[in-house]
Amino acid sequence: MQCDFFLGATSLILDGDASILSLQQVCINGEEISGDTKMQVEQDKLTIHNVTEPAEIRITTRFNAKENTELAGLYKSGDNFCTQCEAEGFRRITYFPDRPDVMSTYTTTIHADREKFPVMLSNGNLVSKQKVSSKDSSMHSATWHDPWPKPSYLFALVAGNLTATRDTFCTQSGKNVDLVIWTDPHNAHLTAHAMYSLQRAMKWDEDRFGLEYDLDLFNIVAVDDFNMGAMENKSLNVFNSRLVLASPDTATDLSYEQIESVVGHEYFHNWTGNRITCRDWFQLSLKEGLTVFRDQEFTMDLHSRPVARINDVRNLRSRQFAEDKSGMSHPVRPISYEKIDNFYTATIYEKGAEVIRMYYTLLGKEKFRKAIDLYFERHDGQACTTDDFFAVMSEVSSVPLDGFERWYTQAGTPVLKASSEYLKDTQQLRLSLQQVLPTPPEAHPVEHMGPQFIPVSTGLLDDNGNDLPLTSYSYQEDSGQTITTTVDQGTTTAVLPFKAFSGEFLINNVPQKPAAVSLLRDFSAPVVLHYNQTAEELQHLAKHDSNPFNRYESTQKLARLAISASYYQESNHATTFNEALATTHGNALEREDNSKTVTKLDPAAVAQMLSLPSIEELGPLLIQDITDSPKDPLLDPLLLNGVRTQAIQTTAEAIENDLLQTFNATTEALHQLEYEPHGVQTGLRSLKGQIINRLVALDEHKHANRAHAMFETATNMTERMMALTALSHSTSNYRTDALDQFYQRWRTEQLNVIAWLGVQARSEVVNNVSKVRALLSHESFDMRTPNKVYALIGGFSTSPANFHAADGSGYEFLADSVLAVDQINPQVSARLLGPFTTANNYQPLYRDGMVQQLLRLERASLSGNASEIVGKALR
Ligand code: HT7
Ligand code: ZN
Repeated sequence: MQCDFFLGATSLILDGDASILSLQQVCINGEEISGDTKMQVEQDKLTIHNVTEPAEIRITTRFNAKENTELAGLYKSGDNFCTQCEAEGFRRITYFPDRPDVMSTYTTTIHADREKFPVMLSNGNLVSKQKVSSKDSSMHSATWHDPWPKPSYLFALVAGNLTATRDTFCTQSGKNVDLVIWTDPHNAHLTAHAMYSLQRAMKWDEDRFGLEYDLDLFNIVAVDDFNMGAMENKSLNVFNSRLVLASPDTATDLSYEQIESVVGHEYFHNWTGNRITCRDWFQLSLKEGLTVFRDQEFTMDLHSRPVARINDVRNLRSRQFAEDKSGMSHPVRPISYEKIDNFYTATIYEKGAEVIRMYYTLLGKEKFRKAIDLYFERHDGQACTTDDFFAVMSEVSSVPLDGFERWYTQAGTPVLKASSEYLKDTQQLRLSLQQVLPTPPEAHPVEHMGPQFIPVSTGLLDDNGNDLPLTSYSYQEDSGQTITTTVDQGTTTAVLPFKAFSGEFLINNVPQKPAAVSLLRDFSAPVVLHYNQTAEELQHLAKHDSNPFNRYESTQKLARLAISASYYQESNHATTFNEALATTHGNALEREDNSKTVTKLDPAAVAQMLSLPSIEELGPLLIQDITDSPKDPLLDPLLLNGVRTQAIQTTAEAIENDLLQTFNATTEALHQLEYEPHGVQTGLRSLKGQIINRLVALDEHKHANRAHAMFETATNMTERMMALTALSHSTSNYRTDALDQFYQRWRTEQLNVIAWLGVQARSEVVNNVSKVRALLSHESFDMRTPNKVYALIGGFSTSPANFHAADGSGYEFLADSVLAVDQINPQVSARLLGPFTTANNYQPLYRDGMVQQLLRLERASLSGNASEIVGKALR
């Protein structure tokens, strides 16, 4: 490997991980050096003394890739070699300044056995490939050169017996790019969707951002053993095979969607991450937040914008809002970390993307594009900071962005309190706003907390459900001066720029008292909104709001209020909100008379409206945010789970006939269609899945047979898994029969086996922990394969009834598993520990159970990755 970089000091300090590397030789300008006066090797670095610039340094290291079970650096997946260098894997291959602001060009030569490793890949272009000249040698070599300077974390190398699926893409300037997806030979037939996704991503980036691919070759390699989803190495993306391989029998609609989105995400990194990279790892969200925003927009442009937005917000609320209430709470730009691998978090990714979306909302589509163009003009080829990005946005924005930068530095989810009053005399609506910020976490202190810039997207509805036209709004500044802003004619949504701790907006020329106020349309800021609304107002919004996100949000709010009232035993409220919720669900299921469509609304949107907020979403809301003063700041997860299940049952009972009718209608409609993982049929399946779950939850004796029939007649993995999921929570014999059938039929398909492990792990059946423990020794399980560990152990922790079992058996299982996994792969064990980081939110019975296991883990000699999470969970 040849790396060009400049030396600034006479002592050159290179990062390296002595737990895996054995240093063989160091040569400077062709001469070997040795001895303490010349160099020193320590656990995490190599120091070479008295180096004069310029110098050629040649370092030879040895390590055993086969035993590299951490899957960082160069490792073996099956019979193939591959690398994972982000964030600090390169230092497990050789000694190097392994930091993102050191950008170098790389030439890589790989030598390997011809038969075992016919394919040898690295970044850039293939310069040469040859057999080793001696007659009896079975070796060959390949040399690759990447002309683009890059940080070491984007380096990649792959060698193995892989089969290529090839296609091409012609760029906007007429250049032909070769596209290749490499897989194990028996999986080559499963790559069509990933290839098509790549071509669509390349075209979309040109159309939407004017960004063209900058090399002649783009490779994707699918590997079975991978710690995360995928990796954007320059021109040689490496993917977890579950995010590449798909057929109707191995992938669900959701997997198809994820493949498209992750293929897009990694491709989009070529500009946002690779061409402009991060100065240091504190800036991680610079590339990740922006690239998630880009992949979200890609999905929205290709499919339904509101459905995608709702999915993204659900994901944000259940993962990132929960993280904000945990020992892992940190700002989008963290100020400290022990192991950077632990900071690939929902805050960096999903909240980071929300921050970019707020710029987008404030600047508007055209100016945002102008700002992105300026970002590339100014910073292409550089290692940058989030401040650089903010500067570019501020320069182009016509709205001053003061206070916006605090989204990067202040941790936690702001609570936005709103109240409104109609002023008949002046025909104005007064909207009073207040923002309450959480106390900064100990690890990320902020000296002077200031208000964050919250864009509040607002609309007003009349009695018939129509939007009232908006003309202008006024705001009184701290100075006492009132500023009036005129909105474009015909506008029915205004983005109110709220930058203070408290303030009042007056919406002018409102001729009548609005029937309902629609706040935070499209979820215009990642906040928790407190706004008192009656069940009638929420029902009105759920039925008529022109903003589909807020139609959904109103049903969710009804559900949250119903669940919260039951949780706090406020039976009158519970009845009111449960009834309103059931009516809203019934309305959502309405179909047009004499129409062939299953529902009036998009069935995908109906499925979302029918779904209740997850436990992860409800937990943080209940203990702090759902009402101004929570009755108990500590959560009882079993009670919450029980109350949520009850809400599912009560509402299902009230509309059982509608559910059955729609279930039959979706079955009939789907029967006419050949499976495709897109279009209206995905919505129909998602609605059918939602309904079968509700029905089995309502009464398994009555409906488990329906789920079993759905399982047996399914012609695709989506419906099969939906039916299996519904059955997995029941105790009927149908459950065991379906699980056995599934395994017998699909045991040779690794992705199906992983899904089979996951569905059993997530089951809510009482005392499921013993079944999951038994699965650890099942022939299909392997503790060294992250996908299987995440499915079985990670899946188990998402079952509230079993993870939080009152006897502590769920917590004990997680701790036992962490201890075992940590010996093999610390990045994975650290991720498994996530559910313990919210220990302090729970009532003593649960908190003490978790703490007991955390203390047990603390006493064991854990990896640095796992220790950091245990420490934060115990704080
Ligand atoms: N940028 C990639 C991050 C990643 C990663 C980080 C730590 C350890 C293993 C990893 N594999 C991939 C993925 C992405 O966001 O695109
Ligand atoms: Zn990324």
